[in-house]
Amino acid sequence: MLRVLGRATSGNVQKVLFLLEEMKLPYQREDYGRQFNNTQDASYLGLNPNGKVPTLVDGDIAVWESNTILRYLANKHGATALYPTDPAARSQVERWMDWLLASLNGPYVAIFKESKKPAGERAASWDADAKELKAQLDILAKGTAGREYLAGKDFTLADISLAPIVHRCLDFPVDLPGLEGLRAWRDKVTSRPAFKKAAG
Ligand SMILES: N[C@@H](CCC(=O)N[C@@H](CS)C(=O)NCC(=O)O)C(=O)O
Repeated sequence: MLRVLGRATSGNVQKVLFLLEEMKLPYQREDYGRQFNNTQDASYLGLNPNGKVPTLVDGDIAVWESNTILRYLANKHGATALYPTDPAARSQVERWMDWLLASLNGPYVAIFKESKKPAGERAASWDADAKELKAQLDILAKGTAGREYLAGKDFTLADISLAPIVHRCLDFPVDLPGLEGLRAWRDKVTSRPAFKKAAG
């Protein structure tokens, strides 16, 4: 049985659950991280030296970094529709997965943390982070405009990886005008039964 170590409220755990639900793979999720206060234990650090969630345990191997877990599962189970083998088609998927970590993650994490506080108590960097979040979401919206899904006409790992995070971004208390196409994509992917099970 595959084990997913990570709390259900983590967006990075939710990506992994979303894929497992889409692929209908049996798994068990175990509570790790934040309030469970167990990711700095030697046993957990032995599996994932970052002390972050998620970690996937598949028999003898522990896999960490959520996007790596997505690719591992898709490769292992031959999910070529979700993760095409053609290099050009694959690059359309991977660019948005990499962009998520390299470009969106910074302003996403900054706003996510501060948005829990009352408006008057937020960090001085709030406005700059909100501006950067909008700029990055504009790049995603323009780069995928007119497409059914992020990588083209098919639903892929790009949609699975980005959905839990972009879903949150679009609901932040930040002015985000002109993202109707991205919101339509968000509604489409978050209405999938697998997403509802993973993150609903
Ligand atoms: N790049 C890593 C990020 C992992 C990460 O930052 N996870 C967060 C939750 S989304 C975490 O572990 N936070 C601390 C905690 O929950 O204890 C990945 O994609 O797996």
